[in-house]
Amino acid sequence: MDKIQITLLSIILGLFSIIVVYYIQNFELKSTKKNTFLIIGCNNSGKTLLFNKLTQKPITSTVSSLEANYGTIHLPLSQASIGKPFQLIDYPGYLKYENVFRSLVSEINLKGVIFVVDSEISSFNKQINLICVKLFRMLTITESVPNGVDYLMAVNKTDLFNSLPISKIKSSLEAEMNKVIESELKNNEDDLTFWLDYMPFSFERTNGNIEFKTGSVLKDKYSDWTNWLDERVVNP
Ligand SMILES: Nc1nc2c(ncn2[C@@H]2O[C@H](COP(=O)(O)OP(=O)(O)OP(=O)(O)O)[C@@H](O)[C@H]2O)c(=O)[nH]1
Ligand SMILES: [Mg+2]
Repeated sequence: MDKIQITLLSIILGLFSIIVVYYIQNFELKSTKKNTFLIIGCNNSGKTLLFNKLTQKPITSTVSSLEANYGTIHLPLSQASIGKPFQLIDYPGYLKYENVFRSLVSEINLKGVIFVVDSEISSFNKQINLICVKLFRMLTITESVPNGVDYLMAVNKTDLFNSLPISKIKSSLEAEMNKVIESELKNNEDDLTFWLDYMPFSFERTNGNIEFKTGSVLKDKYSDWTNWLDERVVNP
């Protein structure tokens, strides 16, 4: 073999090993990403209680979560014994979530988001801006996926006498989303201009499907939410 042949052979072998390493890495990444449903929302909305009930963890009096809880559910829940395993993550409400969140979402195969909202009037009025900021940041990530990701807006604590009706919650959130989008577009340096296509904001405009359903985790009345989970698996 002359020098040219040796050089050519080394280049071909080099390229071949790069391709092999690339495929192995990609295969590993794909195969280790777990199919996941994420529970998010503001402080004290009922996320951990819902997580504990869905994963059949013992129900103790909950304290404000300091870190995410990871568990497994078998879907469809209506036939859990023959269901497939899905990861369920309960993400704490108060954490500085942005960067952590983006990297968390990149490590999982996100099948849907359950956004728990406290419908008690004073909590809702206090949290409305934060709910929309969280929603904006989360949608900025998930709307970039083809067809988006589906959301369940789980309107919780409807057992309380001063719980707001779902129509009021939805319309108030839509109005607040418009304000949040405008202010985020002004203040943020990232390219968020795609949000202009969503204005005026309505929950029907997103690529992912966003559904509002009421429930009460405390009173075990959240079958609309478990049906929503089952539908994601039966008609993905
Ligand atoms: N009345 C009523 N209270 C509820 C309901 N669901 C949850 N709670 C109560 O709300 C409080 C907060 O519940 P958690 O599940 O800890 O709330 P969280 O969303 O995990 O809160 P963070 O971890 O701080 O983000 C607890 O005292 C629950 O018992 C409900 O449907 N009705
Ligand atoms: Mg919690």
